[in-house]
Amino acid sequence: NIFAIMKIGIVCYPTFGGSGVLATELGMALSEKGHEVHFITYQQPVRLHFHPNVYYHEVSVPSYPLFDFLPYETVLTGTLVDVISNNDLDVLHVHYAIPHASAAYFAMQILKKQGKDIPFITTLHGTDITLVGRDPKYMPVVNFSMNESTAITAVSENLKQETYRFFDIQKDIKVITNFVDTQRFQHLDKEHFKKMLAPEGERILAHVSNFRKVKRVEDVIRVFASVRKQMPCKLLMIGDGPERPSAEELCRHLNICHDTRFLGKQEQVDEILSITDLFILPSEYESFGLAALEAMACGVPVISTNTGGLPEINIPGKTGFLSNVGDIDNMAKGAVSILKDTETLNQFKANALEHSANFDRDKIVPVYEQLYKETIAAY
Ligand code: GMT
Repeated sequence: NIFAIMKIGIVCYPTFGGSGVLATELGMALSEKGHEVHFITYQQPVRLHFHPNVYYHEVSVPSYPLFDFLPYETVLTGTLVDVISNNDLDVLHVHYAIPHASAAYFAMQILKKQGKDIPFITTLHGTDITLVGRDPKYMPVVNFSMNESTAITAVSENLKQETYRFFDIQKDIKVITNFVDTQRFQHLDKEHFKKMLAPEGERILAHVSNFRKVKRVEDVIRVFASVRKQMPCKLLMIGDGPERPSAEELCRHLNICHDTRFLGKQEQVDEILSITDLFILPSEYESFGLAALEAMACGVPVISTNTGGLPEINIPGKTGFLSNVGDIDNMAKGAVSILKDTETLNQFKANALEHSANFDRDKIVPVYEQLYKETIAAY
């Protein structure tokens, strides 16, 4: 019976990054279905809410004057051994290979000696494969621990292919796409906010990311500047990271600061997306683009690049448009064609909302449940 109650451990980055968000949403959905879920992370995940079936175990690394670098992976391994054996977990699910998969492998070696090891599943999210994991300093450990995982999943078909292309993987990688909680991410009536930000009915464009190089945030600004020459509009920049200062500087340079707001890290992204007309995601690479899916669930069309898994979620001419990386003119052209008249915009909005239903949490979470069940049964 797939609906039998399981005790599931989840390891993830607890921050605003997509892998941590997805892992937290998954854990919460599983807990609501009656499973007992144990999060093992260095900080309470930002999207985690209280639920009686959810437990949080902090990985707290004791300092010592000798340590220039804190041995996080060692303490994570020790915490995994403790949590798995003392809570009698059935399966461990690690999100993002580095260093979670190797810590899981090591923990299982220790638990094996005690006759208590369990299967562990590694979900690949993107940069663990496409950027960081490919570095020769990480590659051998990532490759080994992926092959030692009881099962491997990837969040898009593209990420699966990239993994096979760059690593020597001897097992099947199952694609389980990311999902969105459409109960939470839906269009909310926030017209009063819209009026405050765009009093003349200007179109509102938005971008959400961790402002890392791979996100190409300067392209967002340049696309906006080009659209702004053709129609009145405002830009909301949500998130924070290393590229924020240069993006703000570019706004000053282009003299568009009064139409642009840098809001920083935000928890109620659904409210901001509810007043957004168009989402811009010009990334160099996205294994999936969870932020774009969350926008679509709030009825927001997407202008994105055509890299990685983005073509798997953004359907050109329907939910938005795809452009080559760095092709500002084409992105601006697509944006204007969506925003130019309300009828067209409303059609794209309706399409985006409709398409997001294919990635509804209620469709995808049972796929993970089934995988856990099969993996436990075969172990
Ligand atoms: O995009 C980031 O820098 C964060 C990163 C993460 O690991 O949190 O996001 C990756 O995982 C997300 C959830 O699966 C995907 O939606 C993002 O596309 C992916 N980022 C990249 O591939 C650059």
